[in-house]
Amino acid sequence: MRLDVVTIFPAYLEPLGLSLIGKAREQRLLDIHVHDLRDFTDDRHRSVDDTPYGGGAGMVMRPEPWGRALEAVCAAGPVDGAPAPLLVVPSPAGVPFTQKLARDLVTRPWLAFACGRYEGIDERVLIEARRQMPVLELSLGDFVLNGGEVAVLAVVEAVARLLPGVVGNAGSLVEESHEDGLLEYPVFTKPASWRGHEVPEVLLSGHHQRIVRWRRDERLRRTAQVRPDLVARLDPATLDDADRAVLADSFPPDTPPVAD
Ligand code: JBZ
Repeated sequence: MRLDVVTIFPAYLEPLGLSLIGKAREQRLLDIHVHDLRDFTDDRHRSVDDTPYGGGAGMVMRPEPWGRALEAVCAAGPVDGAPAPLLVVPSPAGVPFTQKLARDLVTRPWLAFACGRYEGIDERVLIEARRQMPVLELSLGDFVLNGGEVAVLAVVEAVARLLPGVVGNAGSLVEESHEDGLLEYPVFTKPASWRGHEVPEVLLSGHHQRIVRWRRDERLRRTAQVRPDLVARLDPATLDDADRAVLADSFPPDTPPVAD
């Protein structure tokens, strides 16, 4: 899988050389190219921004460097039969990024990422890009970032770990929060007693069936307590009578986690 990232802060993407992503690159499972948008400017000051037409706060990314940068990225193709990349544009106005979207993106041989800064990128860049390639604007969530780089790190990590061979234990892929719509069960390791806190007895019992049931109860309880939105989206056909009993007993707390 090939990934191209265009940014004014290439150093922001340096973590992509670390840990499992770094190893996947060494093994050639991932081919990542980071491009400095300023290399596509044509003025002495390498300027990438200007004031917004119509007025308003802040600055807007100029279209010319973006046009040239995206042309240069596309010129690297085709990649594994794809004539152009899917262009991912992190934006607070994008569709929410989900595990389902990560599973779609990992099927693409070539992704490009356009990192906005300031108030965003001149809209004509996206209009023009859509004539050349599919474009997906996506958002990590309802909070404010200063630019797209952190969102790219998150998306690349979520997608790359789904590539065969990137995560050693294939079980860790399916056995994850959000893969089946429930949060994970709590985990413990040695020592069995620590600062007066005991590991739940059932986990030391060696009774496999009881452990499986306890873990499922914990997943249901936690999900109902902190993510009632996820419970509402569960497929009722995946719930047994014990599941329904736990859910009925796990109303969300009436005290918000953060006082307002
Ligand atoms: C994102 C100007 O660039 C930005 C600014 C905020 C922002 C993104 C890009 S992506 N927020 C999010 O995923 O929430």
